Amino acid sequence: MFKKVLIANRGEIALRVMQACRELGVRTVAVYSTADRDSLHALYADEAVCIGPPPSSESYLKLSSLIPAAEITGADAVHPGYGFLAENAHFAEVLGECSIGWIGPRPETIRLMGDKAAARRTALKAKVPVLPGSEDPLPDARTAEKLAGKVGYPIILKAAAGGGGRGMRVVRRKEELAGQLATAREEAEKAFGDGSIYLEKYLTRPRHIEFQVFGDSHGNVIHLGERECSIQRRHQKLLEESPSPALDDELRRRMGESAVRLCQEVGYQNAGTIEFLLDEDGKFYFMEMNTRIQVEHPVTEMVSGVDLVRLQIEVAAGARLTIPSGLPARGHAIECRINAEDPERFRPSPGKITTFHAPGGPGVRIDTHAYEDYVIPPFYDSLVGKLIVHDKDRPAAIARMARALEFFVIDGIKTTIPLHQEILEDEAFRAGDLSTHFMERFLEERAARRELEGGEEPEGE
Ligand code: MV4
Repeated sequence: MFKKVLIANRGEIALRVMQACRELGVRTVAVYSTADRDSLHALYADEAVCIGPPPSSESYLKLSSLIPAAEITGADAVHPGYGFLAENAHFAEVLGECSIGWIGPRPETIRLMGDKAAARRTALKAKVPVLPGSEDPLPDARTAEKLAGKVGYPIILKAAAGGGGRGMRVVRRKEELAGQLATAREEAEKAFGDGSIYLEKYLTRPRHIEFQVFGDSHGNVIHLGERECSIQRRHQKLLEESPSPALDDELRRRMGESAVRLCQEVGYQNAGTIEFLLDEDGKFYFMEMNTRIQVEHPVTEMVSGVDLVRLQIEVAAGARLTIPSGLPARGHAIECRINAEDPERFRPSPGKITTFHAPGGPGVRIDTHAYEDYVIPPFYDSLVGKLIVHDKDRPAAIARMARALEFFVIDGIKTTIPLHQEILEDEAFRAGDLSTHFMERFLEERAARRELEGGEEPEGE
């Protein structure tokens, strides 16, 4: 086992990783920017190193500060958390050259899956279903038009270097394709320094269902069931649950086997997520692979009973997986992301938390770095914490979440707690009738209802 792990992250995930290290008897090194001096992750770690000023580019993303921090403190491994450098193959590679362990997949796997067109080709090779589309990046508009004609409109253009919804364009008619391709290329070139674009048949109302996978360094690969992540806005997930109300045992088995097959194809090691789109008639398609621990990992932990972060550290240190693949979920778990945001306008609401009372009781978990008098800095993402509940089935978990949200008091800043309370009351949500367009419909209906009730529609800009 590692003796000392440097956690290259901040906020709730830094604390989450630190707690797993403690249970394993591993010492911890925190890194922090000057904006995070009073953060719990810096205070709770055995050692803490200041790595620079507030902007991420000068602190949490800065290899030339992080690597010396690991060297000087004698850390023998780095856990990257999620975001920041978690999917940076170069960082993993440089650490390897310095003989510092990496708690994540091999750099070549990170690089392969980071190229979304290459990931698609790998899925094809592993006989994992993908949507009809291009095997290679599109060389020109004529090729794109020919291919789009074959797969049928609507189609979607995606940046090979993108992912998570960045640099995507839906095209509904042939006449729009050349123009959209040019714009997509320009945007991708600007955002990622790589203008490679591929295309796929576009599904109009899919669900986003992702499988938690794990591989060890001995060739074993397992899956730990799925998460339903359809409730999102502008590619930011709001609420996740496991299991998905859309899967039966048979579909779960087939999707799980596909996820495992793809991992075996690349000799996957450590924690990962295979994202699928599921269409209305129960057909599923590989979308992307994320080569990191995800924000929403706790819902899987609750229904599987597995500490995924501990398992990441153990597997990185050479342990063998002993958990069987595809065990049935125990009960139902839901996570609500509590963001420091105005729930009406979705704008960040940083500042000082003046009151903080967290709910408790059986089946209630909170992963947070927040506390009373904590000041949320404006420099990073707005996640203040995650409220996770577990109960015997979906209706019971919904009731438990509604209660927990009611007893969660955060004053001084605006949070998404009221938004979650409204989602939990929504009929389609309660029926498990979800798609990636759920929030669009929900927000439209909310606005219409308010207009009818004659209440003041909150003013926009
Ligand atoms: C799609 C799609 C429909 N058809 N691809 C969005 C995030 C990125 N990972 C890919 N995304 C999508 N790809 C095809 N062929 C719809 C989406 C999509 C979406 C996916 C998951 C969750 C929310 C979404 C919201 C809008 C679009």
